[in-house]
Amino acid sequence: MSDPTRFKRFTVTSALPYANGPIHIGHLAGVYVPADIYVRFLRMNEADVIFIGGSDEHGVPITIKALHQGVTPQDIVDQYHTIIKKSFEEFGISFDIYSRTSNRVHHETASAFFRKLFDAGQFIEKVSQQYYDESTDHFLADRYIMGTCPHCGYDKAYGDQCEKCGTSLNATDLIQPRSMLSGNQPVLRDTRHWFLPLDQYEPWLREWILEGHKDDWKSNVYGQCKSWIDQGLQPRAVTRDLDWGVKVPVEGAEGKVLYVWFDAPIGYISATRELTPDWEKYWKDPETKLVHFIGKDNIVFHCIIFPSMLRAEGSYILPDNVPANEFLNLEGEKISTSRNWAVWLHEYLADFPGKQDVLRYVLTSAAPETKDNDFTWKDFQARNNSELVAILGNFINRTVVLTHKYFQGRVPEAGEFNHSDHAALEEMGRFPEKIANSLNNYRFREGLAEMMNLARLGNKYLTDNEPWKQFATNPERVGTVLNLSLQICAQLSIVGEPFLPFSMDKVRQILNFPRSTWKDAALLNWLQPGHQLNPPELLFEKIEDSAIDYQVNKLLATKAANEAAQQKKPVKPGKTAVQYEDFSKMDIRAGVILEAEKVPKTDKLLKLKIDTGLDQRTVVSGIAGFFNPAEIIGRRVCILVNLEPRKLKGIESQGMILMAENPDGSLCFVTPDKEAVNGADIK
Ligand code: B3M
Ligand code: ZN
Repeated sequence: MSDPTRFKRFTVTSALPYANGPIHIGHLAGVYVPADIYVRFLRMNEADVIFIGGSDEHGVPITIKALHQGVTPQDIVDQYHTIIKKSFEEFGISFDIYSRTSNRVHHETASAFFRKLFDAGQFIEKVSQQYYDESTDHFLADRYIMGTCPHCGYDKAYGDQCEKCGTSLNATDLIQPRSMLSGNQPVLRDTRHWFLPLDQYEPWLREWILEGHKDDWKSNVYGQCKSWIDQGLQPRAVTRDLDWGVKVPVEGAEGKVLYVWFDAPIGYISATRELTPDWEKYWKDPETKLVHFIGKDNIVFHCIIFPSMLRAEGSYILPDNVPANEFLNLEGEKISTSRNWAVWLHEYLADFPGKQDVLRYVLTSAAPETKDNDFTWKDFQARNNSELVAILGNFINRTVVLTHKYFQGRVPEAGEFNHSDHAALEEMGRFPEKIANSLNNYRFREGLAEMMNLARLGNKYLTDNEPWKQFATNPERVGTVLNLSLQICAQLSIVGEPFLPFSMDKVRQILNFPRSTWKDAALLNWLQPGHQLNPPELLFEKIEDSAIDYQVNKLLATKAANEAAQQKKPVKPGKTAVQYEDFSKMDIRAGVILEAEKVPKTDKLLKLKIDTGLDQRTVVSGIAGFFNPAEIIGRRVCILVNLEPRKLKGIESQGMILMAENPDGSLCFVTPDKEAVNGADIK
């Protein structure tokens, strides 16, 4: 176990989200909320800490999105970087800097990092065969290629990963590969790339992680690392044939950029350089503790590849811990950006203004710390109404209201303590350390649960002592009970701060109490007799069913739209061109159906009598599967009148009505506008 007192300062990073979509609750629960709690806690301990965030603006998903929208990759990242940065700010994620990897400092930093490894001979240069789209003249890196997954048969697997079964792939593993640019089948072509020889780092990784961090890394993180290392590490390409990214700073590498997973983690370093000229101590001093907050899909990059890069470079420290979380599901299903199955942060902030802490609370209580977990709107409502409102809010509110009622809002003198007071004080005294211990060990759920236990203790103390029943007979006792309850409120405002910063600001404001350090939480007499409180203010309010129904319905609508999109069949391909003369030979008229009846012994045919404006004639039409005869009498139609008559089931059909056929085979009428009289010539 690493000893926290060994460190002089802290560099805390949180995964850089791809700037190709907004932030959702999965990102928040997995990475940003725990990282923010940790950093706020460290700051309260007066630690020298920097909290680094930023947008990951390279990578193929961004260029593909740009291609689909007909804009540049820079347009895409500008758009999402702005949305993401703003929503993090509003949500209270307290980055010291939120940077981006498309900026100059980053390009320079990443480029110099690569060059240093290159000059030191740390890469293997290799020519290998990669898929190439001859019709567009492009190598097809990563997600520019799709095909069938060799493991699970999913036919939309990408060149780097199958999203169905999660296996990471090489493009050459795909069955029936096709280019995302043209849909064509690609060919293999030679191309030169640089590889980080991870196999050479294997003995060191074994020692550093498997032996050195057996006890202090989370078991999900340790387990993944062990399985990667045990499977045997391969050299990994760190360059790509693409034009969006950090250019490979080597002669003869035109048209090549650094692999996004090579440049993105260097983004943490670039952001630190941007933050302070004194950046080196945060990355190079062994007395700095480096902690990466990430989701589980990023473990290999942060525990194996990036540390190997840092070691190859030689002057950097390594992460002390990588407290990766598992995934958060939404209403029982995997969160998915492409299926819009998510609660988006910017939408939450708009739908629940001022309720940042409610989401922070729910996401921390349901954090997927050791296994995948589920977010449901019902649970969100229940945790707000029966925990935040009924326990925490209720305790603080009751205490402050009673103090105003009996003592004009001044902290009363405490008399002699009885047995229950001593018991409460003793219990209170244990919370700061318990919570600190949870937070130091990245157990944020546990820390939050303890904080709520302190509020429960307060509620129970108040209820057991019933000050509202005793004021007439024993005002001194009431003073003691309220004095002690107010001390609990003050303690809550300190230990609750990392979890619920907005609400604890309010509590301090109500208590008229300054911001404190964590050390102060161990004191038990923050509020002196006679200290004037401010009027009470509601901390949390009940969330009504209607607000929850609205969110659930929004998700149901998404589900319906996804199902409809899945069932949608493609429209038929176009036909070859015809001459106008051919078309003009058709005599099509506006008409109306006068009579309709089923043709006996058939399922499909209806016998129709149609007024064509020229005459009234009989048409046999294959629409019985879709229309009842009675329903279509009086319908206006377009009819081809000069079609050679032919006999169907013994009836002569003298023309054909025009129908639109949907991709699913269903038929609809093509109806002339109401101004078109019978016999109007359609051309
Ligand atoms: N952008 C992947 C992700 O958002 C990636 C993280 C980079 S951290 C250096 O899951
Ligand atoms: Zn698969």
